[in-house]
Amino acid sequence: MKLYVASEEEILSGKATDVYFVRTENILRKKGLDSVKVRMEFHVYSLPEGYEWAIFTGLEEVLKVLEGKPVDVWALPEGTLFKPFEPLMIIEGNYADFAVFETTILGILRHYTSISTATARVKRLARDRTVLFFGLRVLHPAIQPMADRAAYIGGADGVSGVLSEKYINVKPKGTMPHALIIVFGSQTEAWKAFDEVVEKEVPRIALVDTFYDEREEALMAAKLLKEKLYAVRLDTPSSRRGDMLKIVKEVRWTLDINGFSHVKIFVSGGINEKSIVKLRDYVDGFGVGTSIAFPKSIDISADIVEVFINDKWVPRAKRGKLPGAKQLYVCPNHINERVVGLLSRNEKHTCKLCYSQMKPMLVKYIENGKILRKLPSADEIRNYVLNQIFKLPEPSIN
Ligand code: PCP
Repeated sequence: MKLYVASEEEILSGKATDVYFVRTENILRKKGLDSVKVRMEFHVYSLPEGYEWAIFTGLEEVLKVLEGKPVDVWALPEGTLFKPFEPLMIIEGNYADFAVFETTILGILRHYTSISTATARVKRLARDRTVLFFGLRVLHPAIQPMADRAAYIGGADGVSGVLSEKYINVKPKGTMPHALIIVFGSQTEAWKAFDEVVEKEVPRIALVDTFYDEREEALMAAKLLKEKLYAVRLDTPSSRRGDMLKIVKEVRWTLDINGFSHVKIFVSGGINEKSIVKLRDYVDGFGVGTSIAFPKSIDISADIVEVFINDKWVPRAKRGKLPGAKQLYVCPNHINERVVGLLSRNEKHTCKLCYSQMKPMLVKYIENGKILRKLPSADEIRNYVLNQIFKLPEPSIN
């Protein structure tokens, strides 16, 4: 028996790969093509239906993989919003030296970017309501820190994983499981015990759907904990969800007329973009699991787009892909004013709305294996993401 998890050593040494890359490296070395220098570009040519943008994340882990390898790397800073056909990252080096890492790098970028993008959309739709990521239970535990980090930097206000404190310096947030109430056999005893035992700085959020109607249990919790009760959480089972909005409104009304307007309402269980839009004006926060943990896939792909021949870079790519390693220019004042040019041309572009100089977004992170920049914290990346997504209209939902 064992845990079926690739070790850090296996990942960093290129063993977590598809066999055809191992064979490719072998062939190139045997045939003397191991010093053919290329530029490989990472990009997305189409997004899921209804998506106009995505959030590029996973860079820190990719840099960890490529550190010390004989390559140069340019990339968008982690957390940058991007659109189809824009370059996300470029690796320059002898293809034989980094071919085996393609699977790992794509896996990191696609998984991260998909989770962060789903979170960013959810957060944008939730507006100023709290979004907590409760999705660890649907994932393999080996990637808990990664999933919490991807959701947090994607804009979640909190994550539930205990390991998040160690890995991303973010204190985990959570309420209480139904199991606690079942074991006590009484909601009030369980809420009381929670209040007695749990550290004072943890907000008292009572789960109010276990035995009775949410309206009744919410009132019971408020009467019991009074001003100490921060919020109630409704995780109403699907068999009882006639109309969640009506249930929420009834709970709000009942708390208010009984003098408990300070008690907030959180909802969880099956929350997705649609339910957020429906409930956001009546609740204070959402606990979101599956719809973030199993997001729509952001299909990042990697293609060789330039080859170094006779001392110069020559655009060369498979059909269907635009040859040439690219740079993305974005206006600092208008996030939708964007131009793609060739990386090696070092172009200058002016915003047609405000005439500002547009900013080249890909920056060099690695030179011959050496990391060139200090990387931002999870909080810095999260703020960067929120700053961008709230400049844009709400995403349309299907
Ligand atoms: C879970 C927990 C989270 C929910 C599911 C995430 O509820 O309360 O808030 O849900 P999602 O994946 O559907 O978005 P339960 O499974 O009822 O767990 P517990 O009884 O432990 O609270």
